[in-house]
Amino acid sequence: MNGIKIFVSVLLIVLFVVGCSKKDDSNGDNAPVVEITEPADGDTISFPQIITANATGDEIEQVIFLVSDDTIDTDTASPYSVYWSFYMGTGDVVLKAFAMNSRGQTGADSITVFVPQQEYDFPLTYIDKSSHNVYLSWWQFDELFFNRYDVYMSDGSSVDSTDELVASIVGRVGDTCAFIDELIPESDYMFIVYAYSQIGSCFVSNILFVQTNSVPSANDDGAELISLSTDTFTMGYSWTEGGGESEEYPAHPVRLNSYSIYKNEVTCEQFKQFIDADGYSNPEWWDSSGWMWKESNEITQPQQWNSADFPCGDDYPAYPVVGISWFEAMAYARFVGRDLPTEAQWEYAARGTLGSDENGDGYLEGERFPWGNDFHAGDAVHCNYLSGEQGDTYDDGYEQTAPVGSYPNGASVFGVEDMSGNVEEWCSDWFENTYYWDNPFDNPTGPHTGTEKVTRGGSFILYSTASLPGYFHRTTIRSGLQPGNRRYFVGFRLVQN
Ligand SMILES: [Ca+2]
Ligand SMILES: [Ca+2]
Ligand SMILES: [Ca+2]
Repeated sequence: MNGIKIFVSVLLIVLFVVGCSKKDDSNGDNAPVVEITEPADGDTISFPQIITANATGDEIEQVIFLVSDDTIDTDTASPYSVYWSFYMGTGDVVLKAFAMNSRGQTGADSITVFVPQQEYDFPLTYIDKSSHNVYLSWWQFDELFFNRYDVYMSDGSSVDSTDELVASIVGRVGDTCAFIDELIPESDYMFIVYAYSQIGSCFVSNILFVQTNSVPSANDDGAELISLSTDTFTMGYSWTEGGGESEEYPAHPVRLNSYSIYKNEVTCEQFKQFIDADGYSNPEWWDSSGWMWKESNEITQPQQWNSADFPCGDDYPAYPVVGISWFEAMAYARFVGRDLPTEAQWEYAARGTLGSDENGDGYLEGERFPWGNDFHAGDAVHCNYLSGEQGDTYDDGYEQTAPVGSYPNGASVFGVEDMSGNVEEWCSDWFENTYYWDNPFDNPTGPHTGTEKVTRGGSFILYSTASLPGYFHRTTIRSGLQPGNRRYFVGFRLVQN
């Protein structure tokens, strides 16, 4: 330890001496010399304009480019070059370049260029696009009196404020971007932005042409799917013995078309494919609400990914992915060309129709738990829950999540695993307490809107009491979370419709 300290001290002294001697010797002889090479003095500009400079001298750290004393941009590596996107005004303007070295010495050059009258008031471009969306970006005005941007879209031969208004941004002058979704693949669109000031003046962008991409082929995550035939079952709390929460009532028959469901919760190994394929930065997999949520929260991976105190990430391939929002689950579903289950699909896969017609609606209902009506059937543990609490005397072997499929004796009659416990699972539907009172019968997809999305099945953080064993892990228990919520006990599985 002492040896290292002494070495560092010596190094600092050497550096200090070298630094001093260099400075003494140079006397500014090595000060940077900079010359703007593009455009040339007197040139007429057309936007976007690239500005390039040569800079010579020792240890140059950066070259700063300015127009009329406002910074355009800075470059730190030769060849020194920046993108000049726009100048609001016309006539002769002075372009300057400053080169600066590590000792704070500078060199400067300046030229005069001519900015002609533009056919638009400010520039509009796109940052990214996919088969069904485009991420637009436009000029950020310095003036704070701008208070509204309207984005219009057309698939015809012109675009103006009589076309479809696809975004309106009010009171946020700094938000000069919009994510336009639900476009048709391989189609041509035109966009234009109108910027309104508080005193009513209006500025208009260039017309931007965008052709959407073709639809990419889906990725294969290797999941094992279980096929379920068209059937009608009783959904909701249907057993004659009382109990259940109000939102589990009333029990009602539901008919489902055939579909396939993942045998297991989506694992870290599977989700890693999405991360490694830059799924978080590819707009192809996101809708507008998910993309804006991700952008504004700077989300680049699941919340618990590679965290030191939780089994989730690169080193836990067999564990369920957790700490993901509904938006991330939806993006992954698109990535593999599948869907989140509807709440009805989820419940049917969990409870099946092996029970009796207890509520007399003419349709069989499945059982309280995927494996039967008794949480501890055969005096055994069938799922990962918070065991050993509240009078429960069992030990399920896991304090956090368990590798998926750790409890084969807990599979549903169809063979679907971990439907009770381990991680709670996102469904596609909005959550509503009273939704069952509408008696939705034919392939229900949930309320049209809401504030929370359905989660199902309970998780490893919920206990079981001695008096009501498995109360929070029943096949009918319902829960909800806001789509942007990320929880270490929530994951998901998918369906193929
Ligand atoms: Ca029934
Ligand atoms: Ca447990
Ligand atoms: Ca589960």
